[in-house]
Amino acid sequence: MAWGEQKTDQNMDRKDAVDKWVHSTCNLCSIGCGCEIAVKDGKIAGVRGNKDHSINLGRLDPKAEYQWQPNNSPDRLLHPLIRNNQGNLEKATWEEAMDLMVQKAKEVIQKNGGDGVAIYSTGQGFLEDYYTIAKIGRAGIGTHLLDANTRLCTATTEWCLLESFGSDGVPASFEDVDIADTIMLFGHNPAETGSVFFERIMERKKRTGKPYLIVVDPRETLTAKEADLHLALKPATNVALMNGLIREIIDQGRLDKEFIGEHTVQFDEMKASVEEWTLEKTSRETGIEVEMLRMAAEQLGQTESLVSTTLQGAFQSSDATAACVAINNLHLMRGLIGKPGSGPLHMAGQPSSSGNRTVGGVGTYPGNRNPENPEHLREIAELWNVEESSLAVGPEKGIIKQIELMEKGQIGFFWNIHTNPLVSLPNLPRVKSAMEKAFVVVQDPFLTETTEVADIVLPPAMWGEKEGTMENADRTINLLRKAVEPPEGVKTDFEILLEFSRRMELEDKDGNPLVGYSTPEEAFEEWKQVSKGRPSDMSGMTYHLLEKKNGIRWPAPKDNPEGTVRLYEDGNFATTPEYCQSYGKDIVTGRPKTEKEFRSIQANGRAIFHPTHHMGSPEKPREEYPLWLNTGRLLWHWHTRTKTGRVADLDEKAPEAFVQLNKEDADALNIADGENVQVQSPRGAIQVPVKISKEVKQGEVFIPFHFGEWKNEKPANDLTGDVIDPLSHQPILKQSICRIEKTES
Ligand SMILES: Nc1nc2c(c(=O)[nH]1)N[C@H]1C(S)=C(S)[C@@H](COP(=O)(O)OP(=O)(O)OC[C@H]3O[C@@H](n4cnc5c(=O)[nH]c(N)nc54)[C@H](O)[C@@H]3O)O[C@H]1N2
Ligand SMILES: Nc1nc2c(c(=O)[nH]1)N[C@H]1C(S)=C(S)[C@@H](COP(=O)(O)OP(=O)(O)OC[C@H]3O[C@@H](n4cnc5c(=O)[nH]c(N)nc54)[C@H](O)[C@@H]3O)O[C@H]1N2
Ligand SMILES: [Mo]
Repeated sequence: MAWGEQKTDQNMDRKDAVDKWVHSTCNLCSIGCGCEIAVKDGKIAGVRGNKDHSINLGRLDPKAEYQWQPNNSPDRLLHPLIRNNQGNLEKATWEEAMDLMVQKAKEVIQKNGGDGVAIYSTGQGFLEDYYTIAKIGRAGIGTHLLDANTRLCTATTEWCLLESFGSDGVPASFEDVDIADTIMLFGHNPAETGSVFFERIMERKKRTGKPYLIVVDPRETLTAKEADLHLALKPATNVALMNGLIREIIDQGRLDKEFIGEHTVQFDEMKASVEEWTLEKTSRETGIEVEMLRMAAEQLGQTESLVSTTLQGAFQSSDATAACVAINNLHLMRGLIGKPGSGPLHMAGQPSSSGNRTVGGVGTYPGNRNPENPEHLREIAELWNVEESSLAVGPEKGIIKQIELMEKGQIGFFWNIHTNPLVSLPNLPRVKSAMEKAFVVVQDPFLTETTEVADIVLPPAMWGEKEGTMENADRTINLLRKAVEPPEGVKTDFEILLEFSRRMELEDKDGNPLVGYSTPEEAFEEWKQVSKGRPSDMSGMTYHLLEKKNGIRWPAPKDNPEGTVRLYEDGNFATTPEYCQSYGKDIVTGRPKTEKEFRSIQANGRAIFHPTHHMGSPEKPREEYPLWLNTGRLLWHWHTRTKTGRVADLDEKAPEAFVQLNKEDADALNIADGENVQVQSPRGAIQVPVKISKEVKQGEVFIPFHFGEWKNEKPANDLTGDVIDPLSHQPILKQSICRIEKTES
């Protein structure tokens, strides 16, 4: 379906003839835009949007147009490094680095068992890499300590979907966005963080006046400026807001009673939990006027189609899973799910964040399997030809828990693949001292803040130099072909994983190599068998078809190889006890529920309403730290800037960190625009210039988290706290507290 005109956004090194264009997908953000890589003389020379890809019709985000430049950066690592006795990283051969890596891993496993090893990966890699991590980790090393930066990113998507629908997999897709009467962007700033997606919404809005746009964000973001209704709630009040809106909609009798009766359970429990949330009380808690709340409830109560997106303002906020479950509740009670133009669209952030959950490279089991269900484990053991007893299972442990285990010396070997935690994790002073205790392997094309604590650094091939698939935010699997040979001296992440497995002599129960495949395509073929019959069934996909169709949404079983636009169109949810991915967790405490408890709900294919309680932020501004500290993104940078900081045009647009401060607060502190200040939190302090801005309310400040120590700056995460959501274990990166002081200089 074409949602707009085709275009071809591009950025090229040279305009003269290129040798070839190679099919690929943008590697920045979760929208999954199709693109083609220009190759000239064996090198990447540019990129252009793929105008035939239905997700972007040739458009690219401004950053995305430059994403090929870091590949050619002169400071790329072209050989491994090993830390020597003097504490310095020293050039090494692959042979030496892999030997040492395997020797250390074996030592740690001997001493602490498989769980002495943790693999911390990414949402920016390929499904084939993640699947291999799952196999090596679960069945080879025997560790259940698999996690990724996806914990900071989209762990809450997973948990809110498991709670409400029984399985991961976002119900709506981008095609629903094109026809929805109303779109609610909840803690989501796509004008800066998914600009092609935002263009897609705004082009229709300019043409037709639709959709009605509700934006929920404490800041007046670029997205909020375009909204019909901007609900600028106080930080950490997402659940209070949703409860108030849901109560009002119930009061107005705007319920799809037939849908509730046939396709859901526990409506009354949910209803009881919102009883106290009158509009007046909701207004006091959220700071939004009653009249505005009434308008929002009116719109959400009468709209005939609704897509709700959530992103980090929901996932990294207090009561994260509960807020997203409340949004699911809203869709269920109005029957706005599994229908054209309707459904929750809990987003992903990184280009393949959801893919890691799908194939089991993180706390999940491959193919949305339930580790508490012996039958599911038996299936995996059979598919992998290993003893069931050799599969590592254990309570899911997110990265914050792993940091604790490192502090206690229980994780001796930490393998960090494609992420830069010493900028991106909260409470960095603590993380750094924890990581210093373990033997750390870092796989990164550049020296970073994290390589500072590495014992071995392995240089990988980058985007465009390798082949594999990624999963975007709406279940679309895209193929990325290899455009050029990687530079001499590096190996792909996939090759490194295979080499590790071979050297560790990981075997199946017949003594054959555990990892029997040798190319990404072979890995994908094996994964397809594992996915068969499960929610994320990909058995009808092939590399050839993925390229030809420009992406396919799962499920795409053999009899439906073109894939599935939206889930649950038949009103059947993934909640039968035999099929579900999880028995769920207690919505307040996060305690995992037993099979018996799950069975007692008698969902059996119906969606589950949950009560939602507003608990608020564990930290609240107080005399010593009177300001809320919010952190997030800018249009021009990608995360810790290892790519965008190497592109002059982008770096110039946003060269340094800053703190956004409201005029009244600045005046009260006698601080001028541009003045350097000290931002102090209970964890640490950083110095940054002030940007006086109307975008933040009085009492709230915002700092972009992109800036680490690389260019002599101090990261925002020196300030943030590491409290986690009880269900998803995602840290609350959006609500910390701080004070601002004038500096001497
Ligand atoms: N330019 C750019 N784009 C990116 C990325 C990037 O680094 N740069 N990263 C990608 C990734 S991995 C991700 S996860 C996404 C993230 O994309 P977004 O989630 O859109 O971006 P953020 O800036 O992290 O946070 C979104 C908003 O949450 C708001 N917020 C803070 N507290 C609250 C609250 O209590 N309630 C509500 N409702 N909102 C609140 C913030 O003010 C902020 O505007 O972006 C992706 N796209
Ligand atoms: N305060 C605060 N903190 C946050 C957030 C926030 O909003 N506020 N957002 C959180 C979120 S949502 C996210 S997703 C994280 C992101 O945080 P990170 O994942 O830590 O950030 P990136 O800069 O994307 O790190 C990716 C690393 O992989 C390297 N790399 C690039 N290509 C390859 C490759 O092909 N192979 C390998 N092995 N390495 C490669 C890059 O050089 C880089 O060092 O940050 C989180 N932290
Ligand atoms: Mo993210």
